[in-house]
Formats: sequence, structure tokens, C-alpha cells
Amino acid sequence: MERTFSIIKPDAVKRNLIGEILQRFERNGLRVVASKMIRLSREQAEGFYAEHKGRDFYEPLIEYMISAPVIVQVLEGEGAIAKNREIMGATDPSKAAEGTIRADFALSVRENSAHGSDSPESAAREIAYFFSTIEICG
Ligand code: RTP
Ligand code: MG
Repeated sequence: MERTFSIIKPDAVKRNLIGEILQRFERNGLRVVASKMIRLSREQAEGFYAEHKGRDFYEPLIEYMISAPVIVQVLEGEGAIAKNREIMGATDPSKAAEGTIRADFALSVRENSAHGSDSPESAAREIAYFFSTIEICG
């Protein structure tokens, strides 16, 4: 069983879409094994997106990520990393496949409703960034 890290982003939490988004993960065979609602500090958001530091979208991305609470979670399932990204769809909602979270809910390339780890290395780093091992119920 693989694990991935997921965020239900501020735009989705603000619009009361937590349940809608979770339902898509559960329906597609992913299981929530850790979850909490937090309001990211600037420092936490900057550390999380450190790989994008210096890009033109970095500052507005940080502002957006701290603008409202988020749900951080660990999802488990067969091929969880790829499956999660498939359920989310492309970063740009106008390019996301029909029926994906981003196609259905995202407001823009930035306010795109969900995050999912992009590799096993990212998943391990991101899970450890937000959860201690005793908070994960495998
Ligand atoms: P994520 O990391 O959030 O799962 O999204 P991703 O892999 O699909 O996209 P990535 O390239 O890692 O970008 C991280 C987040 O930054 C925002 N973004 N804004 N041109 C823009 O305005 C732009 N590009 C990216 C999005 O919120 C994206 O998810
Ligand atoms: Mg990414």
C-alpha cells in the first residue's frame, strides 16, 4: 500500500467543498489514514513550497495558502500517488480532464482546490512535514 500527502486548499474549504472532495478520494479507493484542519503560518507555507521559491507565482501562492484554513491529510491505497493526481486533474483547471476535482471545482491555476504529492520522495517529505508517525492510523 502506498501513501500520499493531500491538501484540500483554502478556496475549497471556504466554499464548503471538503465533503465533495473527500468523497472522490474514497470512491476511488483511497483511504484517509490521517487528517487535520490547520491554518498554515507563512513560515509553514514557505517551507512546504520551498521548491517554487523565486518563481513568479510563489508569493501569490503563499498568500493564497495562508488566506484560510486547509485540510492536510494522508491518503493510502494502491498506487496512491498517481491515483490522487489523476483524481485531482491537471494543475490548470482549463486543461484538467472532465470529472476531476480541478475541472469541477478549481477557480484558477492558483486556486485549484487540492494538492497531491508528485513522487514517493515528495510524499515522504510532505507527510513528515505535517504529521508525526503516531498521528497516522494505518
Ligand atoms: P500541487 O503541488 O499543489 O499539487 O500542484 P501541482 O503539482 O499540480 O503544481 P505545481 O507546479 O507544483 O505548483 C504548485 C501550486 O502553485 C500554484 N501555481 N500557480 N502560474 C501560476 O499562477 C501557478 N502555477 C502554479 C498552484 O496552486 C499549484 O497547485
Ligand atoms: Mg506540485
